[in-house]
Amino acid sequence: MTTLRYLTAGESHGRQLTAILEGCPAGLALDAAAIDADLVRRQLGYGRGARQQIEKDRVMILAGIRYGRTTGAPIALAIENRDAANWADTMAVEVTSRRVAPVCVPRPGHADLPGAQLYGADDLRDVIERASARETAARVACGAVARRLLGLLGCAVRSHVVAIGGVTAGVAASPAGLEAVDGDPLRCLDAAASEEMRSAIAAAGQEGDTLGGVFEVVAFGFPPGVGSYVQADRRLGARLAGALLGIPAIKGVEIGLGFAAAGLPGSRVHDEIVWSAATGYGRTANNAGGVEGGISTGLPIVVRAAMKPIATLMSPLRSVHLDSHEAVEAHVERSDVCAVPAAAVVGEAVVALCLAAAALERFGGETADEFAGAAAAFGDRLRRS
Ligand code: EPS
Repeated sequence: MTTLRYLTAGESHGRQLTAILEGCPAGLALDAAAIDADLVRRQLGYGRGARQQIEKDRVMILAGIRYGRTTGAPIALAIENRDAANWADTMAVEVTSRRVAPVCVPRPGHADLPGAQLYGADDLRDVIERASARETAARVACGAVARRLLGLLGCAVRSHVVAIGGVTAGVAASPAGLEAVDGDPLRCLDAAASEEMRSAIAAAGQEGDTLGGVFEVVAFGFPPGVGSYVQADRRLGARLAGALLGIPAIKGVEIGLGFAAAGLPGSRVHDEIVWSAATGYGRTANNAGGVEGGISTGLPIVVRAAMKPIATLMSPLRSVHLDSHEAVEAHVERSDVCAVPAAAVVGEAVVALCLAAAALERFGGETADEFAGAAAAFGDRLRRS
């Protein structure tokens, strides 16, 4: 069975981020520009930290692609950390006499304390570097390959920011709107709400505080019949929720109406079924968010994720020194005030990787043509049913 798997490695201030994507069929047209386009989008957003002025994220394709097409071999990707040059002593691989002072005060909300307990770290820098959201640049690079695979099925994955700091957008997602949303500084479809979000971020930054929010990812054109109810881990919703909760700072996920469905009667939740000779089966609404019974319905897959505020506060919260256990203020270092727009782009990547893996498992194919052909044949069968 063909499946798509990826691993990433690398620290925020080490030499580079590295990713290996295994299971991509051969013959998929792919070049660095397609990947760089998403890396650039991940660096967008009002409220991002100064690191985004240092980095100009571009991918180095190290394996698995020849003359602009995948070969079926593992795809190896790398993204340089330009800032690494400023962290040579901190991130030295070899033993050095120039070791810097350890970080000993965990930041509430980050991986610092649980990471130190898990890995026995007496210098939180070991934890901070790998737990950093910087790693998501590698995931976005892998997601760009998955996006190309989904393109073979006629599926496009987009995202937008729904809320930041309690300010909620009032404009529903549309394919045209989502195509243009990168032009908004907060990747929000509602211009008025975007202005309010910007003010809220500026105010939080002035207070040394941070803001989170909600983003929505929509996969248009994903084929029906992917996923299954026969086992919990094959339910498409379970895989999507896991993918999104694997992004740093994500604390909640919902599909379709999500939590709102809990407060409505079934007569206002379930999408009635219709049929026509021209288009076959359809639904009168998409409250299910494109997934029913753990299986894709063919309607847009709609997922939303709740992102907690960035955990590094310039006005630090209370914490405890790891050695003395003295009550002190939490560690502070450069960070973002708000990264919800970037998290939405990461959300696109992990949704694309999840859907591409599920579709490959469903339709198979060691070449792009076999994969696309099998999906088309299934679509033909459905149209005849
Ligand atoms: C980030 C890079 C990091 C942070 C941020 C996101 O760079 P640096 O630590 O050098 O500033 O700015 O990471 C976090 C805020 C976090 O809490 O992990 C990036 O490239 O996305």
